Amino acid sequence: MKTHRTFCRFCHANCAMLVDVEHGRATAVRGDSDDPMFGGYTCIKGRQLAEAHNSPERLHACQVRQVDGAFAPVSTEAALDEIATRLRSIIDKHGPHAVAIYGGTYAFQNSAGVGAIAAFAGGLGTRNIYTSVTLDQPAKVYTTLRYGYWEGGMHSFDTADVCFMIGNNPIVSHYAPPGSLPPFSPSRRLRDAIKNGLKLIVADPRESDVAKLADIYLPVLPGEDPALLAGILNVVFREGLHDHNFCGAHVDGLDALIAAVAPFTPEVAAARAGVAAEELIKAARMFATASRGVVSTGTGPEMAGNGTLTAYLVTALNIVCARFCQEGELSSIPRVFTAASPRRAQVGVPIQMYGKGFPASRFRGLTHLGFEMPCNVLADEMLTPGEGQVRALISIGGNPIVAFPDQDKMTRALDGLDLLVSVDVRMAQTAKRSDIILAPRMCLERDDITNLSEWWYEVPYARYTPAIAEAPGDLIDEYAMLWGLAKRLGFGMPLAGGPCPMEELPDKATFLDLMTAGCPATPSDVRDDTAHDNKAIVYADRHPVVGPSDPDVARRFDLTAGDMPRALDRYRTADTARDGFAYRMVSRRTRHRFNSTGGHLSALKAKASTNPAHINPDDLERLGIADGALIRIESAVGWVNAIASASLEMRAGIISMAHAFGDIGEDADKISEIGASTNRLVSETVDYDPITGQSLQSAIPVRIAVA
Ligand SMILES: Nc1nc2c(c(=O)[nH]1)N[C@H]1C(S)=C(S)[C@@H](COP(=O)(O)OP(=O)(O)OC[C@H]3O[C@@H](n4cnc5c(=O)[nH]c(N)nc54)[C@H](O)[C@@H]3O)O[C@H]1N2
Ligand SMILES: Nc1nc2c(c(=O)[nH]1)N[C@H]1C(S)=C(S)[C@@H](COP(=O)(O)OP(=O)(O)OC[C@H]3O[C@@H](n4cnc5c(=O)[nH]c(N)nc54)[C@H](O)[C@@H]3O)O[C@H]1N2
Ligand code: SF4
Ligand SMILES: [Mo]
Repeated sequence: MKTHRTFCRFCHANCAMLVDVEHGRATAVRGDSDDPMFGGYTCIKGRQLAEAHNSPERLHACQVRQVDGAFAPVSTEAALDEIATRLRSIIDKHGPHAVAIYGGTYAFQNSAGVGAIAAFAGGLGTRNIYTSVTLDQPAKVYTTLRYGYWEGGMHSFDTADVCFMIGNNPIVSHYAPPGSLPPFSPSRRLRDAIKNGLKLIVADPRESDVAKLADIYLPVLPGEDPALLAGILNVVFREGLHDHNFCGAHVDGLDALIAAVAPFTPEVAAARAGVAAEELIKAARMFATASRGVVSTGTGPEMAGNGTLTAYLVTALNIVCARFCQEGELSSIPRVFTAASPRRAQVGVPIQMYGKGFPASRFRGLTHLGFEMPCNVLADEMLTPGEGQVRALISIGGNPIVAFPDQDKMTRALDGLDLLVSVDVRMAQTAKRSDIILAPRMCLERDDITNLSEWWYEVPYARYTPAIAEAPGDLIDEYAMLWGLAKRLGFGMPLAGGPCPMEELPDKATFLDLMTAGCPATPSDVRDDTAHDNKAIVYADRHPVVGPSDPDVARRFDLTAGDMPRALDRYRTADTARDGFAYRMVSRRTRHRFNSTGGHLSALKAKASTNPAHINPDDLERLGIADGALIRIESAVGWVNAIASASLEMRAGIISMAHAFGDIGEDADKISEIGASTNRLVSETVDYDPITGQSLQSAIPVRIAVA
């Protein structure tokens, strides 16, 4: 038995781990208490990493569907040959846009996953590249940079005296935007910070784990975050709590924002947001009078309608309170594996990442966001004949059957394809409907770097882990699969540092070096610097310091770019009542799953098998529904069955349910065993963000019936 140092990739946090390996197989995992960032922390999901690798459900070979519908195992080379032949005929007949590629959550957990997907799509020349980012929080990724950004970076959590979280529960999710709570032992970190004087404000319709620790908890109504934020800005301006000097020096459009929030007096805003006016005023004062710390959102408000407007108001509140690192300070989020950018005390060039000039979808006027097409249009692009119809989909580490809006429509779209390929470790809901399943190596069997988690590191921390376990079959890394397909089809894979070598498969470090070109330390540098013990390395001497502004640059934040702040006026006068649908269903994450992953692992399944509908006990009593009863929840789009669970965390009128549970077909009724997908209640063609296409996956208008 040998013990190896590595890091977990069950989720994006990349906790430092020690893994015992016997005969090539991982047998036990535990936190690495020597690590300077994680100090031994792990969560219950990560502790199942050995079982996940050795699970009897794990695919040890690629699978090809036969004429009788059953799968037969084949070698990886044979599976790639077959896929390439079928793609070739689709591309020859219909052109490259007929092939779509989707990177789901587990494409991100492989450090070369999304880079390889982008390179593959670039080489092929398809506009149909999708990732789960556009089902997640696209507004903050793609819409806020057009107002400008601060080159020196936002304040980071370690120096903050206030933290304002809106619809984000990082104690469970280990996710919060940079500047908010990092995912390293998040519960202890937050409690320690509070002990040291941090003020915490939380807005969430559910009294979440972080809400329970908050100095001020605002139980905002689902989808009404714009009212809450406009009310807070109203108080900030009225009381003159914004940073006048900073706004004078760096901000245009302040008057337009002040005018737009003027109708949102504390009373008006609080009534619309469903909170007490005094609490809203207290929160505004607590946030704006603190000296450092940011306001940010999680998935909740992004999915609850008005994602772009909410992201704008959050950006505006940070800007007017100048929550940025200043000249001479260490810049936040230093990042070792991301191309270095200037870190000066000045506004960066505003960046437009969508709209005119970007590849367009055939649907809803939506265009690429950055490099990707919004997931909103994928089903329609597959279902609708005409130029550019998608006829083949390669889904990598994703599960569209349970994760995308409108499950029935997505199922029809996938079933109608000429070719569906899934890269998956098991017969998950989407994988088992595929024509071909490519079985990949799992994380402990691959080399990887910490390029995903570094968006949360407050110091230049970096890791390169080699593969430490053997693959239990003929399995390869995702980057090698895409390389193998590109080579067979005869196109290259453009990477930031130049074209990927196509003669022979480059090793992963070479691929990662090309992918991260321009970064402060290359992946192979980090590998070489740490090869003696495989520990993390902190390049303290490469931590960028915020430099002086360039006197020749006159850039300012523009708070009136695009449709803002006019969109606030439309929101103010919109009628949000939905006849017949008195309840709002909100999304949430659970400790014992990572989206659809985890239900097959014994310890996680034992903790929770289903995704209950959490409902306030008074609501249940009024409806005559017993705690634990099977209920039917209906939206304008569809219905879903669920187990009712009385919960005092919920305010009246709200149901909270996790997504990505359940199945379709003959397993669809096993509610207490596997749960159900809330995306049966969601449509991507009504209630979607006009820029990002984000559908209403939270704050869904529903009604409750006894099943
Ligand atoms: N209603 C509603 N819908 C939502 C959300 C919501 O809150 N509410 N959340 C949205 C969000 S934030 C996201 S990110 C998406 C998620 O959308 P997806 O990423 O499409 O869904 P997942 O369930 O994460 O799919 C992960 C797949 O990877 C497979 N897998 C597990 N381990 C590995 C591995 O090591 N390698 C590979 N290649 N595959 C592996 C799993 O078996 C599973 O099939 O869902 C979105 N959908
Ligand atoms: N254990 C675990 N960890 C995960 C995942 C998982 O499935 N399980 N999924 C991963 C993924 S893909 C992602 S994107 C991240 C997401 O990370 P988070 O965004 O932190 O996700 P949640 O824990 O669901 O927290 C969202 C909160 O928003 C609240 N909310 C819902 N609607 C609204 C609204 O309209 N307004 C406001 N203000 N709040 C609202 C919900 O009640 C919930 O508490 O987590 C990641 N981490
Ligand atoms: S938080 Fe994420 S990375 Fe850390 S142990 Fe849990 S699953 Fe693994
Ligand atoms: Mo996500």
